[in-house]
Amino acid sequence: GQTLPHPAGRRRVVGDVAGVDRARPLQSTMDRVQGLGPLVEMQVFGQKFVFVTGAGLAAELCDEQRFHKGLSPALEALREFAGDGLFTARDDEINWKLAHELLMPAFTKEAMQRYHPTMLETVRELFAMWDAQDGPVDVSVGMTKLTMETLSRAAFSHDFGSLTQQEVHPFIPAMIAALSAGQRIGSLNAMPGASVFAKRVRARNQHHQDYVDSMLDGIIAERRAGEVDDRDLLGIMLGSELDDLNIRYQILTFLVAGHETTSGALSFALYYLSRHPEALARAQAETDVVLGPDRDAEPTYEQVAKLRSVRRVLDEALRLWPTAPAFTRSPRETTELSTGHTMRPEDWAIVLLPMVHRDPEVWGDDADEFDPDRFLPERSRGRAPHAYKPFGTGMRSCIGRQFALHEAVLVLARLLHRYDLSGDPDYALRISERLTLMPEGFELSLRPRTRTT
Ligand code: MNH
Repeated sequence: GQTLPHPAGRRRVVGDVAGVDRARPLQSTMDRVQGLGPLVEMQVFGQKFVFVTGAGLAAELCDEQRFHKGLSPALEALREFAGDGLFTARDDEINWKLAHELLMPAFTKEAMQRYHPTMLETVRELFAMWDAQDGPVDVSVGMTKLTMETLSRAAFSHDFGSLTQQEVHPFIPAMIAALSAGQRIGSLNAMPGASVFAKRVRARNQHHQDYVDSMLDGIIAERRAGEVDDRDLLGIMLGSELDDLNIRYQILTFLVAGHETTSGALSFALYYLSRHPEALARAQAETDVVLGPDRDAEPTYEQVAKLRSVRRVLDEALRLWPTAPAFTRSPRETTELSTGHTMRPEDWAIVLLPMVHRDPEVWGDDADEFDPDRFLPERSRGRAPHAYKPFGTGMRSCIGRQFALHEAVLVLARLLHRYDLSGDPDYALRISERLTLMPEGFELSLRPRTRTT
């Protein structure tokens, strides 16, 4: 029996639930583990959760020789929806290796040239939508429509019309409903005696899943009927040995993993820029240098890489609020941590990224402050390894990293170049939690850019 620090006020049966906000589990966990050291345990109804909050210990768990991706109960539950898709597969599942090797070439830096025109197109549509609208815009709503469209067009050449039509395409709410039902079913199935409730949730939500499945199966069948080409991710997968069920899991995985994370990053970046006029002015000046005086100018693929100051804004936003806020690690063999605690292969620990990204040992006493200059090359050099992991670590790190960063830099640069923006000074940052973190109710007033140069 090793003991781990845990929050004060543990109660019988329910455990450490006092003070946990069920709608904001991550943020309340951050509050509760504060000051308890790098390794903290929480018990919730007999289920034990272990959290890593220190950068040093996180670095230890990032050692791929000793540790690998673990499947926390949350990820295990997600398999109900995404099966053995890339994100929820175990390391040793054959479909992980197959899909990883197949799709890696579609996500290199070079491959982004192919998606660049699609990314330009969805930004144009977002601006047209916003320009036709009076009053402030809801940033997260607009950004989520944009990233959803970019992803569905790049992944399977499908346009949901999110940016061009008033009505929301029914696929999107159905997918979200099926996802959250899947998570509930998965977690109920893991609780002894709760399978009857799992069955009930499944029955009540089956129509959402059926609709999503039939729509994706329709798209797959239509493509199979024609000439199979590799113009998008679906085409690449159709020409491979992945079966149709796994292809459906992969598409759902890309849709879910690939859009809210990027739109959250853009939304947090815009929130911080609205509060930091000097950082805003610097980023805007950079877009003027790179894109010139025409506010409709679109960056070339090569120009996106030159927008270093815009990129640092995104890096810093993802430090403070990494939109995929945690990943899970398990030891390959029984091992002793530097803290003296033993971990066995069946154990897992959740690396809490917003805590690691604010560890004062690495980031200083102003770690909670927004300062994009932290990512200047001269200030990044020599920083402790693995202290910044918004895209995860090792062989299971994010396959979409280049995609997300290319899109986010492009979109943010276009927006800053085209508009002057101001937030409501009375807005207090409120963060919603679904699978990812997202500013809630954050609005910006946009005016056509008037230049001082
Ligand atoms: Mn993404 C894995 C964060 C954008 C597709 N992503 C991960 C992991 C993190 C992550 C963290 C590792 C999770 C774990 O170890 O359990 N991802 C992000 C962030 C953004 C993002 C912060 C945007 C910002 N991700 C994208 C985009 C796509 C994508 C865009 C697709 C186009 N991500 C994935 C997939 C995986 C993943 C697929 C799983 C990879 C694997 O395990 O092989």
